[in-house]
Amino acid sequence: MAKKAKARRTREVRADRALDTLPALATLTELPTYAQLSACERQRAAFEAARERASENGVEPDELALGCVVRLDRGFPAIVTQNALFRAEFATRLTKGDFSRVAVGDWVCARRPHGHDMGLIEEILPRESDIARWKGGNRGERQTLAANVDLVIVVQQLGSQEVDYARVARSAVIVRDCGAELAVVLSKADRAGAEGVARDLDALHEVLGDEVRLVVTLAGAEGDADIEAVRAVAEGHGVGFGEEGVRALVPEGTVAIVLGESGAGKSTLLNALLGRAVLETGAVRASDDAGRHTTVARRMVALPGAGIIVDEPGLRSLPLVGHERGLAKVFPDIAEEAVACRFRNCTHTHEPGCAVLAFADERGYAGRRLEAYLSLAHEMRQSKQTLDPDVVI
Ligand SMILES: Nc1nc2c(ncn2[C@@H]2O[C@H](COP(=O)(O)OP(=O)(O)OP(=O)(O)O)[C@@H](O)[C@H]2O)c(=O)[nH]1
Ligand SMILES: [Mg+2]
Repeated sequence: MAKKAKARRTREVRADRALDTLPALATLTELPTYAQLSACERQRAAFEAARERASENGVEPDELALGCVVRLDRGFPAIVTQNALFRAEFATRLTKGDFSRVAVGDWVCARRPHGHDMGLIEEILPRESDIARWKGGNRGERQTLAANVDLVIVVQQLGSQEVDYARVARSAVIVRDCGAELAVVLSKADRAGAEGVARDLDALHEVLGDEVRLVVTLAGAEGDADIEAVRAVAEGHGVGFGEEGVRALVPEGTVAIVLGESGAGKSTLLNALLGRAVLETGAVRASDDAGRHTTVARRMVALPGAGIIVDEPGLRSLPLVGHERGLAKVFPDIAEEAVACRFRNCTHTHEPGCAVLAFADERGYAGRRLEAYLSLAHEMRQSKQTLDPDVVI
């Protein structure tokens, strides 16, 4: 018993030390206020129920408040409520079991015992959306990147080579599988130049269709001739451009998250939207363009005159495990044909009676869209997850 108590004490001391190194919340001016966030009816009702349960267990009702997780620093949540902003830990019963991990954007029933700086998360309230990815392949676990966001902005950097449309398509499938809205920001357009941007927009329209919301951005000086050429290409393609284009994706009252590889320029973009360098940014490796995982915290950033965006650390991998519904949403035309193939396990490569190949043939449609679909479908088959019996890919 004494051993257990000692271990608990050591854990507490470690937690205190870790907390001491976190930024002081009062200095974080970019954090959203409670008024800028809004829980839905279902979450409000769940909070009232949670408050009742807690008071039945002897908690003073005025210690409890509806709160939103606005930051996670090394796993420590920061919570904003109507009257306060504070760091919190989990009530012990929340640290076990499936639902132990809280995400930025989560609405919670928070408790701040009188006379304490630190709060407690009593309950995580039901999520309206859950942006998650698999970690470590098909034996890994699902990691929620953010909860209750309205839109996912996939950030993909451009360069002298053709845009990595396969990665954008992969991200799109995961986002649509989570039930979230999707937009794609093509960053670093200065590196591709006007011609490169035109090439990449054509490729992405081919792969994702014309309805996908695209915005081309670059972090460059105003008045530069090249910027105007890039803007003209974006306008000519009917897509958004620059900070205004991104702001238009996230109107006041909405919450978005940026998702992309390390070094894609997510934090740089958010700094530009904020009009000051609030977030750390880092150089990419010259050899392969990869970033160095500069961003380590997950945090909400309230944009002046617009909504809220969650900045995230870059993601190394986005394994596809059981995202068939997302695939069907991104490629509805192909998925619809797949149902008509003679063989239910058709791979759409060589089988007789393949409706997908027949359709592609008829449309003269052997290009990037079909190729992206086939490679993602192949990977999902390989990941050997139980397929939803209603979906044929
Ligand atoms: N040429 C060019 N470089 C850019 C642009 N945007 C960002 N960069 C550079 O790209 C590098 C990475 O930018 P970050 O904003 O730190 O990237 P990030 O996506 O936040 O990376 P992580 O935090 O590691 O996930 C920095 O050196 C930026 O200066 C751009 O539009 N053009
Ligand atoms: Mg960053």
